[in-house]
Amino acid sequence: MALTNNKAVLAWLDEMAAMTKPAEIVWIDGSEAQLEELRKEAVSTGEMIKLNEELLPGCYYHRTAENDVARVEDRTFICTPTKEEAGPINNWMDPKEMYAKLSKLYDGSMVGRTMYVIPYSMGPVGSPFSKIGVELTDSIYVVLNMAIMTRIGKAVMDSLGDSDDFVKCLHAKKDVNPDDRYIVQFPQDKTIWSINSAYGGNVLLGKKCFALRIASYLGMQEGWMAEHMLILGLENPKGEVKYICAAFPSACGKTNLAMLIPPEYLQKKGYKVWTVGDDIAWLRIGKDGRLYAINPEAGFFGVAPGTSEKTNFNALAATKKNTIFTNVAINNDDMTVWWEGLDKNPPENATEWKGAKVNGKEFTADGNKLAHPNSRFTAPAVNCPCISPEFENPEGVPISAIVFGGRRAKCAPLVYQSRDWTHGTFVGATMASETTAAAAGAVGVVRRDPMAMKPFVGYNMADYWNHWLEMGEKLGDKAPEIFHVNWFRKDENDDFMWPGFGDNMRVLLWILDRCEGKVGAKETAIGYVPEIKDLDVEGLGISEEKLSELLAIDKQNWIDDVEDPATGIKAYFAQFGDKLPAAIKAELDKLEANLNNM
Ligand code: OXD
Ligand code: MN
Repeated sequence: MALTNNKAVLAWLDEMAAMTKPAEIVWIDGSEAQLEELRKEAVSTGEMIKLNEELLPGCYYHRTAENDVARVEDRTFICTPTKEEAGPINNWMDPKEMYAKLSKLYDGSMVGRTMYVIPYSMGPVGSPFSKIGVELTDSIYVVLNMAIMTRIGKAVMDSLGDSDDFVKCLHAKKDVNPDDRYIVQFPQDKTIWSINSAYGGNVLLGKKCFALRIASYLGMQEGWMAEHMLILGLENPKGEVKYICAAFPSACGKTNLAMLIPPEYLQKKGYKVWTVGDDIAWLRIGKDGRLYAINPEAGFFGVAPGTSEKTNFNALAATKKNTIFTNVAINNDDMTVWWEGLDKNPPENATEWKGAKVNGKEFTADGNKLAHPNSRFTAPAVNCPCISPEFENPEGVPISAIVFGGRRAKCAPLVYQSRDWTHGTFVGATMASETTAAAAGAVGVVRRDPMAMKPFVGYNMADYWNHWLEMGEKLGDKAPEIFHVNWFRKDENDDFMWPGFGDNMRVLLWILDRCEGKVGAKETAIGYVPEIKDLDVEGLGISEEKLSELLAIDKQNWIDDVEDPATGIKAYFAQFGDKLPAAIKAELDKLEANLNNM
């Protein structure tokens, strides 16, 4: 039975059903009873495997097709009316052409199947930040993941009322053919069409497709921001909590930073970290003129490999109940899960991620991976031991600092502060990271990833930078301070110079000290770096010499970063032509002048 009389929703649903021709349409009401029925059905068809109820209560396993294990950027499109609106770094096709092409693929794609209708809210239901979507899908796996990652069900439809302000999301699994796989955003139509995939980032349409691509476009129109940022709260011994947002490209430890455990001596003093979000932040200017953030999601869709008690105790704890594991390995002795980096004991009686039964010890000793490197857990945020008490606050949390970061062996110092919001926008726009052995291709190649939004910006990146500048003008002197960090600097022996993980807290403390004007700093060509005395390195055993090396700015490295014909800032900016905002160009000129004067 339909959960609504909303004419816009029902008309669109009719149209999509006429195209995909499902045997049945089922509305997802959000009740535990209905979800439990779906879990049972998925287990009976083999779509999901039930894990050990005592050790992992409420947990399930799912395996995707071998060709369908990650987001597909080359098959992701932003279909704005003109190519210029999508900009030079997005794939684009004329919306009419794309609708026509995809309509053929969707035609009859759900014959004999059930179409599930999932009303969902990004953000707490009814919050002024929140936005509503409806996802149509023929996958129970999608329904059960959306039930963890978003707020779903009847309450969402009630909150929509008879408004037509919702994002229309259509997903059909079809035959998972990679040659006909499309992940398409139509920002002007608030529409997302995804076909021929069943992997998380491509099919949980509330996440990257809505909360970043469509939402970044809506934010530009409506005067707010959708960013690929974690949100954390840092509590000091007086019980005061200050909030930080941070954007990092993938493979830089974003989820770990969001759930950081302070070094023991800081814990003893009374410092704590609270997680508000690990991936996406929606930011608005509040009544007091400050910038406020919510996490629009309700769960964590985290990369499993590398997650352990040591690297991220809190994330691991979050996966202990009501979690869906995708493409990890199964330990058949006790029906639990395993992945590389969980511990040093791969199960002997294992099923690897593709489904083969293997002796995990021998299999991994031969250099094979039991879990896919991009295998995932979908865990409810409420499971996380350090989830912030403000997680459900409909007004969001006030942001003191915005942090950008990347993996740079030489160029960027451990931390620096931008001179102001405009300079900070430039720092975000020039963000880059070096490739690791974890990804295919050459190691150490610089990739530009502005604000970590390269794969997620729903319109022209140059207009997006302009929107950042406009937000800065509106915020004025209430704007958060903007910083850049680099946990990955290496010395002449190619060893990391900074311990990272919990010790990153020391850098966050300096950042907050700067926000509160408690400490001075050294002005350099690229911004402000800490005075050595102001960085708390108690118990780290780092010499003053090492610290100054960590904070040093090498003139030639920076000139190369600007000038490199393949990967440099100038070459990157050139593709935006005269759409590059003048203020960003002026910041580049200033950087060059500062470097020449060094
Ligand atoms: C993610 C990503 O999955 O950024 O969060 O790729
Ligand atoms: Mn992400």
